[in-house]
Order: sequence, then C-alpha cells, then structure tokens
Amino acid sequence: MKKLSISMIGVSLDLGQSRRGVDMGPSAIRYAGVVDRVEAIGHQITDEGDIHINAGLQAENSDSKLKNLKEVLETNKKLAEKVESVLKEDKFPLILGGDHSIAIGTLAGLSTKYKNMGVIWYDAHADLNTDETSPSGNIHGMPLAVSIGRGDERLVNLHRDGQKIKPQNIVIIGARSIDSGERLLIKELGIQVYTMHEIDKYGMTTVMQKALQHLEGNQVDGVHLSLDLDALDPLYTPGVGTPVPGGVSYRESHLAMEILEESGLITSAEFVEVNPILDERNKTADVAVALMGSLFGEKLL
Ligand code: 5AB
Ligand code: MN
Ligand code: MN
Ligand code: MN
Repeated sequence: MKKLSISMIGVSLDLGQSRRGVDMGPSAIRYAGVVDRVEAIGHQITDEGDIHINAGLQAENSDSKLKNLKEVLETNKKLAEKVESVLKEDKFPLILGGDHSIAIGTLAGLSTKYKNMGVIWYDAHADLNTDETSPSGNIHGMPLAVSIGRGDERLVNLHRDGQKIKPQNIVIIGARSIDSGERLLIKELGIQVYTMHEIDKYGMTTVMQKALQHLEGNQVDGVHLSLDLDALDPLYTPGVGTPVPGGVSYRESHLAMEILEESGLITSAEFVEVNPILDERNKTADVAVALMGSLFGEKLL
C-alpha cells in the first residue's frame, strides 16, 4: 500500500445518544495503541488531539425530538472545519468517536473536497432517521439521513447548505436493526443495503466486492469508511451503547477491511461508538485498532 500521511482527530462527544461514556472513546482507542500500530505499517500519523465539546455531563435538553441539538451542532461545525483543513494539507483524515452523530461533521468537511464521494457505512443500524421518524430523538441515529439532505435544516445545512452525499453513493453493510421510517427511505431512494442476511448467504467477500463495484460504477471521487463498532457482534465489541445480537464476526470484519485496503479506494475513515464504560478491559477499542491495522495494510505474513 502507498504510504499515507494520516491526521487523526478525536471527537469526544457523547451527546448524540443517551448513554454516557462514549466521549471517552478517543482516549480508549489511543490507549489501545493506534499510533504505534499505524506507524509500524510505515505510514506517518499525526495526532491532532480532540475537538473541544462545550458541555458538561448533562447538556440542557430542550427538544426531545433532537436531543442536545445545540452541542451536537457546535461540535460538528468544529469537526467539519478541521476535516476541511486536514484535506487542504493533502492528509488522510482518520476520525475517532465519539457517538455516530459526528459523521455529520465528518461528511460535511469531506464534501468540500469530494463532490461525488462514496460512503461505506459499516453498522448494525441504518442511521437514516429524521427528527420525524426517530424513535429516540438521538442524533446518532440520523447522520446518514442528514447527509443526504433529510431532516432538521440546522443539521442539514451544517458547514455547507444542503446535501453532502448522494443516496446512490451509499452502501450500508451489517445492518440488522432498521426502523420503519428508515425502511421507507431506503426503498424510496434505492439505497444499497447489505444486511446480515446477505453477509450470511453470499459471504463477506462477495458483499464487499459488490459494494465496491457499485461505487466504482458511480465513478466516485473518494470513498469514506464510517465504521460503527456495533456492526460487529457484541461478543467481540461489547463496549457500544446500542448492541444488537447476530452481528458481523471479528474475522469477517478483518476480511472486509483487507478488501477495502486492496481496492486502494478509501480516502478517509472514522471509527465510532466505542464506550469504555460499557466495555470489558478495552476490548472494543482493541478491536477498533486491529481493524485499522487491516484497513491500513497490515499483513499477517
Ligand atoms: B448508531 C435507533 N435506530 O434511531 C435510533 O449506533 C438506534 O449510530 C440508532 O448506529 C443507533 O434511536 C445509532 C433505534
Ligand atoms: Mn449502530
Ligand atoms: Mn451508527
Ligand atoms: Mn450505537
């Protein structure tokens, strides 16, 4: 693999969902040895530190349909600016979450450079709720909808007005918990989803090859990997806020990362939803770092 110059950005936000602790995700991932791991492969990596969050343990919670909107907006605005500046230096952005609402800022920042970007959304969930369809009011269930221009306009117009990615450039992998409003949106827009059913039936190799063929067919100018650790079965990644049984295995996930690496198409990545409070001895952060190893070209032999 070609040697990358990576800029790592931590986003210690947990206000996009209801369980405290995922704000400590970036620390846990650093502690699991991400910098050494990536340097050992031969890449150059700079730790840019964390995006500052303007909130204490409890933010003021005025809108039950969009919980902690103010703090989520402020944090994502800062993140989008940071991602934009990293891209201007021609560096590879690696974002550590934090809850998945931070993908709103990541994608907004990336959209300043990539005008036809593909997104691989590796997740147990579709994250396609709007304030109207959300069963929880948690913004971490909304980032994909927001990024295609659906939902509250303050979120949709963050950093730049309107849609950041095209629905046809999204591929969701590992889904097994999809809400009724999300299902409607997937059908309406024809979003590509490989659920656990397809992974079981065809295998991860075929699923990943189809996903990449689809994006290449759309002539994407970059591909972002958004990896929610809850895509994996909670056996392997117990430290997540919204675990769903019946997930992707550890080996299948490595295989998925290896296929992404071999494709040479990935231009940015984020690893989110690591919650050290819910974890067992930093197991989930260790898995995150191991998967980064495969994504960045670590070989067994
Ligand atoms: B995650 C749920 N669909 O909207 C909702 O972890 C769960 O970023 C969202 O994928 C899970 O609240 C969001 C029920
Ligand atoms: Mn999820
Ligand atoms: Mn998610
Ligand atoms: Mn989650």
